[in-house]
Amino acid sequence: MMRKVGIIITVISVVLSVTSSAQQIAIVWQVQDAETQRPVPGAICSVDSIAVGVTDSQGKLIVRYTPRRPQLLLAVRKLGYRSWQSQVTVTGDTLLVPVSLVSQPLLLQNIVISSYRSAREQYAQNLLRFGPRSIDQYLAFLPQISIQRRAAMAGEPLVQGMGMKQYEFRIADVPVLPACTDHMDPANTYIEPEALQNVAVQFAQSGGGFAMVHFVPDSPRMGPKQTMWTGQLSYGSVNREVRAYVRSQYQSPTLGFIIDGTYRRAANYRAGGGELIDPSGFRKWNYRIHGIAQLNPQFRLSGVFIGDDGYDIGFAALPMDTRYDRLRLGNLALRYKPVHQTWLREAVFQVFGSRVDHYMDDWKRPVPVHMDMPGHTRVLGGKLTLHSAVAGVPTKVATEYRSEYVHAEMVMYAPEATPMWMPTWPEMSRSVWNVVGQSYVPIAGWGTFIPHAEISVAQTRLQRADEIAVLQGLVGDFSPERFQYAWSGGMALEGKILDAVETSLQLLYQQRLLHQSELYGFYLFQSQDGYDYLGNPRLQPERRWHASVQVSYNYGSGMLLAAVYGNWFERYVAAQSVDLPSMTIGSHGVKQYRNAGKAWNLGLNLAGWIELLSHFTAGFILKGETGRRSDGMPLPGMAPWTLQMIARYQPENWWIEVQGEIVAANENVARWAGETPDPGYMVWNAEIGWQVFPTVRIILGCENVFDQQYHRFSDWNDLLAPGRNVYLGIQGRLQFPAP
Ligand SMILES: [Cu+2]
Repeated sequence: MMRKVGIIITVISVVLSVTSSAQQIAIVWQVQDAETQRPVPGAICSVDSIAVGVTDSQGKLIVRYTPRRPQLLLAVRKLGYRSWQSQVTVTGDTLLVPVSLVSQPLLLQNIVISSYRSAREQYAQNLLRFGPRSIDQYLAFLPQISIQRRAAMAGEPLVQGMGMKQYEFRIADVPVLPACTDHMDPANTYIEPEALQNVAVQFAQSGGGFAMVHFVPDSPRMGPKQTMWTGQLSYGSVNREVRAYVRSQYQSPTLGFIIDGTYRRAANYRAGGGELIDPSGFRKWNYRIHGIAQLNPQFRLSGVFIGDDGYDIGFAALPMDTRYDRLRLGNLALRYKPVHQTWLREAVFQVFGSRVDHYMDDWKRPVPVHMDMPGHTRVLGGKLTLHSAVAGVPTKVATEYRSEYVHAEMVMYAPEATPMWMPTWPEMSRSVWNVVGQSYVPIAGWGTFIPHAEISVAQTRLQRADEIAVLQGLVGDFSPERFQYAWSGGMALEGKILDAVETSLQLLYQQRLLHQSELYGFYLFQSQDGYDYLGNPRLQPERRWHASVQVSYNYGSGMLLAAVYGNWFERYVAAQSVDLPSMTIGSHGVKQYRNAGKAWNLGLNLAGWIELLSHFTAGFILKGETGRRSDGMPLPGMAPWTLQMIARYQPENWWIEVQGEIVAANENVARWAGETPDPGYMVWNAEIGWQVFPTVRIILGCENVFDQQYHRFSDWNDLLAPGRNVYLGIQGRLQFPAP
């Protein structure tokens, strides 16, 4: 009897202690800039790693919260500032949290002039909190971007309708040259969302292209000694995709490490309505070692290595598949920051390299003549970046030198005949030297004026006499060496017109370095329009005038953003039919890159974000684009009106999320480039999640709930997108010492 009473008392006291600690408290954040003491609006505040809201225009956020234990881990993030984190003990019913954020000038590297600067970055950060299922899903939600798909694997991002030849890719600040002459390996193939901090799309400092799409991995941190392990395992029904992710993170006051890896394996997927898309399966590994060390008060060393190995990637919209596709990438950076402020605020010296080995073939397909197509690229370079402040004007000057090498070839194996060989990218090296400067001139009481200038010089050299002879036999005599230079200049004006309304205006003139395919590509078969593409050694650099205006309105814990952009191209590069015999079996003919005169495009983005009662979050983006060549033909890659929405309700330790994508019909497509009209479509996704324990989460979701049969406007050969996908995931976390 006594024992029974004892048990009952124990149970009651446990229940009491739970209920008493489960009392609601008010957490009051007051966030300010450590240097200027001015309030910081739009900072994301979180409790125990769950974001609970964003500070208002006064830098303030009040959240009612029910703590499960007396210790809370509070954190505040804001782009352009070092993240703030603190362990606090709950006493009383109000918790005052004064936070001083220290600005982080290193981030200036990523926040370059772009009409979407702060508001766009914030919008992107909001999105990442939702844990996108793939990089493509995240990219498709960003302003100015749409995705062109050819399979289940990463699609080609179109930036304001511009494709991969017109912009540059970087991962962790390292240029990555995709090695597939058919664009089957855009850089989003080589990074997974778990390792991503953000994607910076920038138009200035674009390294010789019209833009740069920069995938920035999250960086290790230094702080009180701590080791953390996280893991995720998920399964998706539409292609039986198994996805595993493991991450180990270590920090000490002077050292930080992240070692992580993803494994993904998928079979062929089913399109909406049930059709099996063969071949569309794949296998891939992605892994990273990322370290940071504070050597002494002035010097910090950081290094990152990323590897990605893909195997048997099926490309349903192409005549070939990828047998393997490998990336190796490294970047070592030494940062110097003087202890006492001088004119030099910071200097960063980096050495980097990347290589891609790509191999396509059609051995799994029933064709009379088999082919294979290996491609290789290498980049090796160094970069010096100086941040200074002369007379209160922060200025950044950077210079980079890189040496590039590309080569791709093709072999056809006709039965009982000698295999036929031809180059698709003749072996070529290219040296690129780039200098860029940018200042941030404050305009008292209003905002900032940001002038910018850049010059790139490139020397391209073909290496092999036999390949030069093959090419000259077709396009006539040309020099195997080509010198190019491209300069760009522009300015941005950013400031406040009302208390909560920020505006920015950007004007740019750019020339870009021509892509290896445009200069020396050799019978690159494009299955979108069914032509063989030929380079043109006499092509002139394309030029662009760019203007954009953005207005953003921050209200409490929400924002609204509207942007209009326009581009005027001169010497627009487009392929034109030429009277030459085609090479690929089944090809409609041959096209060669030409400077096709002038072209323009115009785009509109409208995006919004709102957080209510810290439980409900919703965002949307509306995008539309149109463009023409001066001869009246529509430009390819122009996104039709697209509305994307996301909403999440997360009251406590569970959440529910709904996502929608509505795309209008599109008649006005570039038929000359192989595009076909689309009827439009609507797709809905839903997800529920449950925080079972503080360290374990379970996620159950469904993509394409109504099993819609559809394809995007830009997808090659109208390839059908995946149908209904039910996915189940589990996430776990271990931390030492325990929080
Ligand atoms: Cu390829």
